Amino acid sequence: MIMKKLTLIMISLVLIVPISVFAQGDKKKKTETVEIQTSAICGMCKERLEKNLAFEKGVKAVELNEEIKVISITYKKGKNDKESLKKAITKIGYDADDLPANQEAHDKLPECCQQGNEPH
Ligand SMILES: [Cu+2]
Repeated sequence: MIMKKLTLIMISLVLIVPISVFAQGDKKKKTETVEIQTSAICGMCKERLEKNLAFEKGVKAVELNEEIKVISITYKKGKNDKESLKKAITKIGYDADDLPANQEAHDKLPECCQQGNEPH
């Protein structure tokens, strides 16, 4: 009788444990999305930022909201982080939150995309 009970417990453990592990793994988000304030001015800036950032490690999706100049970047969890993405943006020539644009990269941008210009 006891053996039978033990066997039953063993069997249910073997069945339940993998299921709960699987369910947990499924619930965990595999991607992360961050929003970063940039100094983009126009559609060209948007295209430039989106194209370049798409090549950063683990990046799945990039979308710049031109109106508020906020870029949202979705990347594979653990493959990238906000600080690295901010640095990548500054290397393209734009401000990223508190980080100022890389001056050299900024000066290479088409004149219409440089800071101080009106959004157009
Ligand atoms: Cu521009």
